[in-house]
Amino acid sequence: MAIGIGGAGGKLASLMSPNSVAVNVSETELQKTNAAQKVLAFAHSEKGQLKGAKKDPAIGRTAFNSIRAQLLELIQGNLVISSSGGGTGNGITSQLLEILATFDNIPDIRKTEFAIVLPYAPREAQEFIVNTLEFLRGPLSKALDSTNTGNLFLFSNQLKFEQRIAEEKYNQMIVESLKKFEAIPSKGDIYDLLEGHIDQEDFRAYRAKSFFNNFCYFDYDPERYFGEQLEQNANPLLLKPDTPIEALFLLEVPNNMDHTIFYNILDHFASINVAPSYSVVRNPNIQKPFVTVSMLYSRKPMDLVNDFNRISEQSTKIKIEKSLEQYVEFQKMEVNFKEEAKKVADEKGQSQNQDEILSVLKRLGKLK
Ligand SMILES: Nc1nc2c(ncn2[C@@H]2O[C@H](COP(=O)(O)OP(=O)(O)OP(=O)(O)O)[C@@H](O)[C@H]2O)c(=O)[nH]1
Ligand SMILES: [Mg+2]
Repeated sequence: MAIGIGGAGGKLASLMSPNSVAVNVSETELQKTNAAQKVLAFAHSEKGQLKGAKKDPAIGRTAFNSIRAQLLELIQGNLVISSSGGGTGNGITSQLLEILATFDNIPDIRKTEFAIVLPYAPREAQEFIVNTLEFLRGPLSKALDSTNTGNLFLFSNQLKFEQRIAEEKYNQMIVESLKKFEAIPSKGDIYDLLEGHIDQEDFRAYRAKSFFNNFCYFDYDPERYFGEQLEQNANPLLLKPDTPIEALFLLEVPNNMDHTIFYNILDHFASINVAPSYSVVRNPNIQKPFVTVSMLYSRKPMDLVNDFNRISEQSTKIKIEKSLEQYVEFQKMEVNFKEEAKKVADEKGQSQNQDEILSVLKRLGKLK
């Protein structure tokens, strides 16, 4: 189920699933969504009840208190969609992320995934950009650090503005894209399974990991190097990924084609020290092999802000200001990453290999 918060979130969530929930401070915006359930949050000012958050996340944060218990219950095991630019989506989602970060241990089945739509700075209001920078370096990084969220999808409005795509159409593109990723395990059930197997449980465990998820899909030419095709077919709706920590893919092979081409894909990932989960299926309805790939990666808050700044071409002032503030958190994340690596080594009964695991992470640029 999808829970959409704020204007963008509400519209996207109702396209995503028929039993979606839309949350908003604005009654008018709620009316505009086709969500099955609508939750009105309240925010007051000296002038009385507010009709929206007017791009001010502080108002979204206050409004969150009026729906706190209900929302914390609703998001469990579900997908939250919001934009980081405005006041409602940003403020309410920030509160959710900060609360999740304080929890002890959330079981996989109750982890919440987040799909965030980032603004495209050269065309959007300055408030949207400032709000986004705050969101990325604060609540989002905190929640990731706690490992209490599921996957995070960072969508960008860059393509929408650059290619002048109508909002409704762009929303459909985002939703169709997410649905392609979500279809991975069910395609393994529908079609003849030839190799590997990503079942619903494996898929859920993958989605319960607190990392950024970048996914894409394309007609795969087995005669050409996979890594190059992966780069060329990067999902234009998502922020660019870093080196993956984990990966997963579904390869659909047409009739009369040798399916062992999937070893090429494994070779590519092996070259970057990743051993992906995969399913290889026979799909009689296609003419060319088709692959859906997802990669999980980590990003330090400072790098995340810089990624956003790079495409946003924002003023040097914001860049420098934020980067300096980031430096402190940057150090903290490194330490945590080390702890995480040790924890994983212990869990896998490989405590004696801790040093080796840490050195792999170093080579991947995850540790200094
Ligand atoms: N892709 C997409 N982006 C949207 C849509 N609506 C708004 N946005 C973007 O989302 C940001 C603004 O956030 P909204 O979701 O409208 O704001 P809100 O969360 O409702 O907050 P307030 O209206 O300020 O209370 C900007 O970057 C907009 O470009 C939409 O339908 N699709
Ligand atoms: Mg709004």
